[in-house]
Amino acid sequence: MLTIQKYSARIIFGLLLCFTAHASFAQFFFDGEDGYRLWLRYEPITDRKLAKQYQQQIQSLQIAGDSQTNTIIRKELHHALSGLLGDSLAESQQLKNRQLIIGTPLNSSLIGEAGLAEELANLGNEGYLLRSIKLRGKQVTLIAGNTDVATLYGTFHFLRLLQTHQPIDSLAVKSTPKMDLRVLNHWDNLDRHVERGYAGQSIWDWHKLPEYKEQRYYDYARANASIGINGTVLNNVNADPLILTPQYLEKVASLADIFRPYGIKVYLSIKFSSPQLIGGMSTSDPLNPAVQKWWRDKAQEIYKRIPDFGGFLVKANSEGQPGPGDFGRSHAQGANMLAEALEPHGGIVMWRAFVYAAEKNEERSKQAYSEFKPLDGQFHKNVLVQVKNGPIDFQPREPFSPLFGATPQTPLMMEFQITMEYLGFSTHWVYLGPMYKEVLDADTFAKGAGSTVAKVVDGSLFNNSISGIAGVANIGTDRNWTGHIILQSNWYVFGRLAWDHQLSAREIAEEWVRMTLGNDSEVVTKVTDLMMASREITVNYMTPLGLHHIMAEGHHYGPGPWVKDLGRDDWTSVYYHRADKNGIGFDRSPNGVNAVEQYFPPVRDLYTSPETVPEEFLLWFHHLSWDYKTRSGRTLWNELVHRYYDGAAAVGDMAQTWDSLQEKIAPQPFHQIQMALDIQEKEALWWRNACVLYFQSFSDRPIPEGLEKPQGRLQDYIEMQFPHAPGQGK
Ligand code: BDP
Repeated sequence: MLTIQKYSARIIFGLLLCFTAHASFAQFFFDGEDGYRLWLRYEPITDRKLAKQYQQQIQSLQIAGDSQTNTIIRKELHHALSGLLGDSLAESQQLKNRQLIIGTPLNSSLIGEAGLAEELANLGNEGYLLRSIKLRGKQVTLIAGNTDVATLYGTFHFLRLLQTHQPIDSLAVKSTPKMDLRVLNHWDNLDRHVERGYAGQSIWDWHKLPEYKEQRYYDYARANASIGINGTVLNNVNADPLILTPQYLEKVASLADIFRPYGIKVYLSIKFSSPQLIGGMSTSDPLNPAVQKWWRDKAQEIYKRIPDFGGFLVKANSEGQPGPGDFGRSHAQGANMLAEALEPHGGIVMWRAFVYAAEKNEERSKQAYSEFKPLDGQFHKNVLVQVKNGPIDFQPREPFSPLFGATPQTPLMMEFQITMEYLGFSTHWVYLGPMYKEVLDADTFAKGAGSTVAKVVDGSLFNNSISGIAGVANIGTDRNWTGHIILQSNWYVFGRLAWDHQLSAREIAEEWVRMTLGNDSEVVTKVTDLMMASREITVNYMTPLGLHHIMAEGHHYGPGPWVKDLGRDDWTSVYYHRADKNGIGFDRSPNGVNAVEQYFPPVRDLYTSPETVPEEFLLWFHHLSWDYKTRSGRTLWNELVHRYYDGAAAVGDMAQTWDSLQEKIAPQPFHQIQMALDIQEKEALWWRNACVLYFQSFSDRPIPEGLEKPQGRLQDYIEMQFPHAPGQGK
């Protein structure tokens, strides 16, 4: 226990620190706002006029049904409305004027009477309607769907309107998800280490499960349901076979029970060699009948415990993981074996296309396409192939993977990374909405103009019967879930775009700011602007003009353009930037490795020439001389240096803008973000200095006029070590 003296000594020490650092008084008087509540804060609406309007418009509640989901809806509404309006509303089963009525045609006769049958018929199991209508002479608001979960989604939509101060008096909303599977991928190990996780440990406390059910599991489910996420893969793609043992399946089942009423299905990453590793078999060959039976039995065992189990995610023959290739079988043969085992129970297989192998003797960016395109048409109908957004690996910027559009008969699931392995971990402020949109909106031209990646993924381009999108989660045990409050917005935007990829990154950012940081107009405008600019700024100080894969080795923390001589060339940086005294960049044009051939014309033609390729991909596709004239009129060298400098300087501007909001943001989030910006500013300069000094050792050209010299010595940057950087694979 702290004695009073010790306590006051701490305060005095704290005060001294305050005056020496950025921090201020506020840091020592915690007001409870620590980011745990995410975007579901339901703070009182201080605009009294608006609060009054809402109170007049909604005067009582009628929530049909008593399923677990109905209870969740009821609790959420009471909690939210008493927070937002300071009033908890009475429920009444009688129809009243100004009532909010929530139900399905099955559990509410009023919904049946509302004349919505035709619209409901087109809503599927997850879509919902929000309607302001007259019913038996009374003015009411309806939230209707065909299932309880659909009405839960509708409820969160309704609450979002209140949280963001939107009108609710003449609602005519119809919303259905564009993708069927909207799934988080947790790269969580069973020992709670999160691969590429920067927000603490895994939130799954396997040791205490199945009995001990953390409050966090419920709040996780609420948060996901509020943005329409309907699936979670609990464990790392580099899977531990133990997850399929009875001991762990019991734990998995208890999580599935928690998530079910929120509309969330549980999936597992599996190790392809499980029959050998935990089944005592001598092979895992997918064509071996005993192996097939092992998987069928395993599926049966799982479904006995978890009747709505979602299915398997598989990383096979990739980065050392076992797979069908070990037995001379194709990815399709491997996937189909699992698909057949799951099919009788309604499960699916998400088979990853993230494969590359040194023996292939083909440039890495081309390998996934070469491997999977020929398999189009061979996959079982409950298989989706999960493709990373770009052809290499979650870099700050990549062109879209050429697989999108190339496999009309195979549903492709998008895989985005929400955790920021290559974008500054959980310290840098990078809102990923613009990146997700850039990829989703990219036109593949697979069936002529307008064949966007989004249409491939949502299944509409090729009329696929199933569609999906996955995001590698950035969630951990940190109080604020994501290590940096702003990065909650990446979880948020992933879910919102998974539901509706036509929303803009900006409107989602604004929504998130209003709900998470407040509705003050200065906060909303400034923070939304910062968010929208943040990704491009980061690309500039890390990998401008199409550079990629120049991060430090192993932990991927910080710059490492000098990385070479690893086990494989395509794990090094020098393989990707190819800087020499003549120039820089990777020639993927027909004169080089011809990766452009994997794209449909006219994308292929655009990328083929340095004159027409979008400048952000210049060095992705072309090796150019240091004196090549870029579109600004500057030489390539000067342009590159300018971008590094602009990026780093912009972080300083971000920090200043943030400082100007001190009075308007709760103290703890304010200071945490301020401290993170301090680190980001330092690290942006680190990236800038290290990369510019390194590339200058090839270009042998001066720093352009007007720019200060990079600080430090290249050798010192090269020698920096970070032995305990978080999130490494093990
Ligand atoms: C890479 C990560 C590695 C993952 C791999 C994957 O560094 O930890 O296992 O992706 O997606 O980017 O399988």
